[in-house]
Amino acid sequence: MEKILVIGAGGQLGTELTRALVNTYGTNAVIATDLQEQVKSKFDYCTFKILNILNKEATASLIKEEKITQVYHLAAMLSANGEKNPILAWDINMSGLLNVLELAREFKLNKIFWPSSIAVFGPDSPKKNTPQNAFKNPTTVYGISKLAGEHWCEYYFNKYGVDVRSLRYPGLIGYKSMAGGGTTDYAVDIFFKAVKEEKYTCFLKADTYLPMMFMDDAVNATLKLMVAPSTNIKIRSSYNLSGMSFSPQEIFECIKLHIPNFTIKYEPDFRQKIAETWPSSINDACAERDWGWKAQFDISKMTSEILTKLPLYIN
Ligand code: AKB
Repeated sequence: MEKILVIGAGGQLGTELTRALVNTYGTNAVIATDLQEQVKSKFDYCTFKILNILNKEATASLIKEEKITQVYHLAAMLSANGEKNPILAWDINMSGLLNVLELAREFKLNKIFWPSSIAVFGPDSPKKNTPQNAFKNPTTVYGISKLAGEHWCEYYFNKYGVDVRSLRYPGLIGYKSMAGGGTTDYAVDIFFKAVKEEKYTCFLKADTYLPMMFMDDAVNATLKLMVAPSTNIKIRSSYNLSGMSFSPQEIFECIKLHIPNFTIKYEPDFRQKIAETWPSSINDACAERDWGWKAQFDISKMTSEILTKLPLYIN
């Protein structure tokens, strides 16, 4: 039986991925962990423990005691927060991953999942339909750490046979948890504001196109990647993954179809510069070829889904 450790379970992706893992593998097969005690209430349906991934000994003990076979290592500092504290971001993102990879090797774990990001691309990468192997010159410490992390994953696979799998997520949009510290966060915040206040101040310019993905697609892609036969996983750095692309103005207009009084104004801040270095759309042909990936949600389907479910969720 697989026993799955989720590290950083209280974050935006972890909140929904942990639930999906429990639905797939059963309550007793999943241990949710996070640094923050306050997220504990999210996990009344499975075991929850406090874990700091920078504490390698504590992580090793947990893996041993709980007979862990798979790790989903989601804990990271995202792009915008990373620029405020680059050294800490590097430490969390890199030391955390290296601890997990070393423990995977030591304990011969079956599988590891680690998220990468579209932030691995940079100003000199092709903007549109960015290919898997495009030139990469990330300018944020987050992007640099993700690109280095991808190389480490590939290294541990080639050198030690660690079955580590990864996805380059676009901006993830869900309604069950707030995003935190990223550049694509506006696309989550805007829905919460639309439902509560009917006005939103956007920190990116109106016409900034970025790759985005609805959380259900992100969770499905992750589960699909992780159950694919090892021989199908031809890319051991990280797979490009695509859902949809839109600008703040486009998502605003889509929401306005449902909430006609909704208003927006634009006050771009330092995150605009980050966004301008990233692709506007992603080519994920390798994911489709190797493990049959296809996104289900476009901008209007996602908007209807969120605006139907979010009011019920926050009340
Ligand atoms: C961020 O904005 O930093 C993240 C990402 C694209 O990886 N959402």
